[in-house]
Amino acid sequence: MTFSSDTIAAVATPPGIGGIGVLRVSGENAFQVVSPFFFQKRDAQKAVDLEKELKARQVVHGYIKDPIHAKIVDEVLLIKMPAPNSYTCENIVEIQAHGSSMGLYGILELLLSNGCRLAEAGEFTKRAFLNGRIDLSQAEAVQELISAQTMESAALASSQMVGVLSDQIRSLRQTLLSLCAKMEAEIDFPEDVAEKEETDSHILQAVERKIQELLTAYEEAKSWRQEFQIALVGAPNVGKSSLLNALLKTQKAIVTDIPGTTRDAIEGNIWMQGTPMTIVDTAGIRTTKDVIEGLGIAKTMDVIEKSDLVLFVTDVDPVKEKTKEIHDLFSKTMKEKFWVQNKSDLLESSSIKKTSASFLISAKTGEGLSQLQKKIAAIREKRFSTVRPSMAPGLRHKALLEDANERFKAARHQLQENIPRDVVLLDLRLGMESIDRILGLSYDADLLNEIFSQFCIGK
Ligand SMILES: Nc1nc2c(ncn2[C@@H]2O[C@H](COP(=O)(O)OP(=O)(O)OP(=O)(O)O)[C@@H](O)[C@H]2O)c(=O)[nH]1
Ligand SMILES: [Mg+2]
Repeated sequence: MTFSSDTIAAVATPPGIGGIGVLRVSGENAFQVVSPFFFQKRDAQKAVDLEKELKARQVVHGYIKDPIHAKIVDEVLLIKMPAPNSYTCENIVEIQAHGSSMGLYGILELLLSNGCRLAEAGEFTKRAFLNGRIDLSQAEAVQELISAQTMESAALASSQMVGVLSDQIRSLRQTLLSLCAKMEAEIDFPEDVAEKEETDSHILQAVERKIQELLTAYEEAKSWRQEFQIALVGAPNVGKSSLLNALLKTQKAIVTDIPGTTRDAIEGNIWMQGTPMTIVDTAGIRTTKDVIEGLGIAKTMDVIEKSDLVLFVTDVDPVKEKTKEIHDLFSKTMKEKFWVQNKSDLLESSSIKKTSASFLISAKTGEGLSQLQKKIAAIREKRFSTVRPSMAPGLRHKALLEDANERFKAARHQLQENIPRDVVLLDLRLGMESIDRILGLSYDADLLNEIFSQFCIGK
């Protein structure tokens, strides 16, 4: 079964250098598109007819040759997957080549010259959806899995991808379909009705409870889906950029002894205790007439807003120690926060001693950095140590579930007030439509474009 008649091709692996790179061709003519270029022996004169000569789903070694120039483009492994047993439910050819962009795009060019077109973003997955292999929530999960920033969000995405969410939505849908059928029968044959609206209300109540459960799972999962962001904030010259560099183990930010060096937010990613996190170095806070520095300081406030944890960095030098501005900012920051006193290596010569509220480190010598990482990881763990849902709806599903729940609540109230069944059915059907949109049983082109345009080409 094929929905689209044209054949598409794309490089499925990200650009750049890699051990291998994969090309994917999908569509009715996938085998014919690739055939003229695939040779099983290096010096073979005749190309392989993929349709007739290759077995399905077997990995075959060979060469991609440019027949016009009689040149080998790459040595590859090729797999033929006939419809409907493939990712898209169409004929698919996957070519595993070497991971050089030049080589991969050389092969792609040959394919594009032979009756296929470049795939649009997400088009392979879109075809899998349109051909009925997966539903819309599963298709969305593919993208969520690819772009997952945390282990937990990857786990949520993969459970959604294999249909755990869909099963629950389908079971809700089944209950509602039966309820609608029963009510329709009651309208047509009122005298045959044995059970009264009380049962119908109970069914709706159970549906609402289930939807509420899903909405709660969405809220619980929200924090698991996001990467944990840490902001480094403080007065100029206390060593925020040095701390960023020390944590990232690279010279990402410029460090000088001139106050006001950093004028923009600088972001770096790091794994701490097995969790990916984002650290943002910010412009040092002080009163300044410099326009650019002022803009940087304004940006610092934005970064604080978007962060989960704020480290207020200070210096062991009494002059640079907590200024009033920093103190005020600390008090009014409603985020998880703590003081980090930097330059512990200067402590001996400094008149100030570590304050008990501060975490003492040295970005220069690395002292205290591993304890700091442990503390950060513990804060993240504590914050997210609520229920770790095994399945949760996404933002689009949440909005649809809320719509549906409103309709079902309205329907239940109408039942209790003995409003005619055909009016109740109207609300029930509208609610069902929202449920159907989660699975993509009902959709419009705009929705599909919105979802699949977020995908990468080749997926
Ligand atoms: N001795 C010592 N010096 C440090 C340490 N950390 C940073 N410094 C020095 O302090 C100065 C300022 O460091 P930066 O990292 O640029 O400070 P910053 O807080 O990013 O400053 P702004 O970007 O101006 O806000 C530089 O001369 C660093 O070498 C440390 O742990 N020990
Ligand atoms: Mg700096």
